[in-house]
Amino acid sequence: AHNYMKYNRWTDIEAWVSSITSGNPALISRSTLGKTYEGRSMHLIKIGKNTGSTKPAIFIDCGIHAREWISPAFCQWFVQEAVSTYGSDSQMTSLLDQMDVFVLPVFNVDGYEHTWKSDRMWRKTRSRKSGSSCIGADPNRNFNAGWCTLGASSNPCSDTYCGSSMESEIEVQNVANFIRKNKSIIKAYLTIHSYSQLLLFPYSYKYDQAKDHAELMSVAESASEALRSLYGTRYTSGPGATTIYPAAGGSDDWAYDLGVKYSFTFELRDTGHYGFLLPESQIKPTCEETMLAVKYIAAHVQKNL
Ligand code: 0X9
Ligand code: ZN
Ligand code: ZN
Repeated sequence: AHNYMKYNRWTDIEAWVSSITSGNPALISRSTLGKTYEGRSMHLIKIGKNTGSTKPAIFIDCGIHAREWISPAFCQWFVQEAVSTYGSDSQMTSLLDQMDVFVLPVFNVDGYEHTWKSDRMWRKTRSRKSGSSCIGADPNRNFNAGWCTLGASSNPCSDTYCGSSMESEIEVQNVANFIRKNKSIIKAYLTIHSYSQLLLFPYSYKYDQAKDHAELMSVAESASEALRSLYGTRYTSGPGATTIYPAAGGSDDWAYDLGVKYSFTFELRDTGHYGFLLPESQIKPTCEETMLAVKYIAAHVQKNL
């Protein structure tokens, strides 16, 4: 059964998508971005008050990397927090009145299921091709942003394999197609990973400073400060290339170059003690503190619509 304080299996997440949607018809609607390589549906949740006209939107995805279990847990938490604080929390109310938030609870569903069934440390998709016996590509190396030039591998057996071509992974195509189609309304792109406690922004595929560097840095610093105010968790902010490592083909750089100015990658708890195996007891504090950073960014986006 689904539980916000536990890591949930895909079937429980799917059932949760149905129940939270049908339980909040005034605030939530759902769609499907397409199917994964293994044929699972990529459910997308839209949260926002229906105004009868098209609203500007924020896109959030979780679970690009299969083993980063705290990430899908955060997307589920975000949706629940949004519906349960709409009408009482003035910021959430104003956000959902003015904007829609698209939440993709699990991007790499096939990989996520694989981490439950066979290999807890699996990172990539589960696609097969190329005449190699190795499986999958790194979805965060598969976007069209300096594809496979830096910090990515062309070896299909590597954990950072960039894929046989850009957008070779169907999950990447599905997300990229949705964002391309909705680029006029998508004002922010947030992608949730773990771990390292970082708040990153473009670029990662090159060392050039993004044209919005100063604003993104200031938003990231303030969002990290908001996050830290709850339990003292320290985040480092900066451009990916110099803050974590140079790596091309990431979704954040791709969205930014498409024109989505507020493009951020979160690396949630911790700094390596548990790493990807973050205990379930940390789901609640991690999600609560991350909400503050996400809400800070959302407020900044709203202010600059
Ligand atoms: O390497 C990644 O894809 C991310 N780190 S993780 O440990 N979760 O794998 C960082 C992504 C930063 N952004 C880009 N490289 N574009
Ligand atoms: Zn990741
Ligand atoms: Zn809460």
